Amino acid sequence: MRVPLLRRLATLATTLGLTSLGLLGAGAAPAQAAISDCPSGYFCAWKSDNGTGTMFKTNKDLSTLGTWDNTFRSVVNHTSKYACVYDEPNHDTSGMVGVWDPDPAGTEWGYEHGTVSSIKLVSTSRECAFRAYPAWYSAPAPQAQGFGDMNGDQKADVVVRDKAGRLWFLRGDGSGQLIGNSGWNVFNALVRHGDYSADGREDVIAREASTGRLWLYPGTGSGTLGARKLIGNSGWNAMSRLVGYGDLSGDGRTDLLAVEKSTGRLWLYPGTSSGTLGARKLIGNGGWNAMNALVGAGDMNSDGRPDLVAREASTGKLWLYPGGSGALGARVLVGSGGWNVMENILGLGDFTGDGNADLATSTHSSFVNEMCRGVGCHLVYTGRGTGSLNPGEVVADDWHHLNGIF
Ligand SMILES: [Ca+2]
Ligand SMILES: [Ca+2]
Ligand SMILES: [Ca+2]
Ligand SMILES: [Ca+2]
Repeated sequence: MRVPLLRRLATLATTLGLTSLGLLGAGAAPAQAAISDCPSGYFCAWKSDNGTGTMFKTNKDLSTLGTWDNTFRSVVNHTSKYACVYDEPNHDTSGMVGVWDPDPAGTEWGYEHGTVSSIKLVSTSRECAFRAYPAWYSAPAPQAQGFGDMNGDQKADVVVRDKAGRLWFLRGDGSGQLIGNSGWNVFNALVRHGDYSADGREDVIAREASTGRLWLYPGTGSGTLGARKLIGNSGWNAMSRLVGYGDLSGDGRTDLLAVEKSTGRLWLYPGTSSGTLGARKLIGNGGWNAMNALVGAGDMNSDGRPDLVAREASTGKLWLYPGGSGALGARVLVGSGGWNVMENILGLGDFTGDGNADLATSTHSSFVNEMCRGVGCHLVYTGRGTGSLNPGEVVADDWHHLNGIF
């Protein structure tokens, strides 16, 4: 069906796209002939409201429609892509933008408004009005942090999984690079925080939903990932959370933390020189299921040891658990509430360039701020170097319609 695409401007939410004029379901009488006429892989349209008369079809992007300009009254998107329809030519988003969902079976058709002037077929709905990935900007840190930086330029990077299962590397200059063509949606946890394979390059760890297996994707040092290696045979779905932490065990190697779903216990899986994980050690007796976000945030309190940030589900409070020698110290409140409006909380080290570790977030639908509201607002919380954070600042509004940011 056709859905209007939300597009937020800097100061307020604006809706692009007309309200759908409705959808005729499969089997509606006048649609049968029209649907069967539209070949698989094509977006088709008619000048009539009932799919009769001459048929328009395309299987590629069109920046103008020639004699078909402003004529579409009924359409079928018989493709596996999202069909973006623009009131303006050249896919210009200053006018109305509508999105027809993929309909690979070609069984649904609906009304258009006689206003379409260009068409684009894309893999994710956000690409109708945005790039596939959001913009990410980071300043160079004064010194290498050992995590947050996959290409070794001392600028913190972000990795994004889109809804089509592609993986994008955001190097911090607003650009994005495709580093995974497809298939990444089979994972139900994606973790990165430093070097697990002991080659000095930051890696990614991924948990396969269907098998509970854990895979190491070694970083190549340029932002891309090398051939994966199995580091956990099974059972990892017993964990409600996986956290790339940094070195807690004190041997200089990056460790993984995991919360056991059934017990609420927190386990440390020590990193080894081979990229595998060593024998686990209990570092939290229970209660960790009360936390609905855990972030390996790096050294937030400037004592030279990485720390853990945790969000308490019942209160929306943010706690800092200072890292010690193989254990976490007594927690300190660093966010008094309201943090449950965050969809993602990212620990990427210092990305503002003052030497203090920061946090980056993106929001759920319930977020409201004079600069941005709803899903996909991106806020930066600069660290003070003491463990506490400065108030969040909205810096972007296009972190929505994605399937993971880490
Ligand atoms: Ca970098
Ligand atoms: Ca590595
Ligand atoms: Ca370690
Ligand atoms: Ca610390």
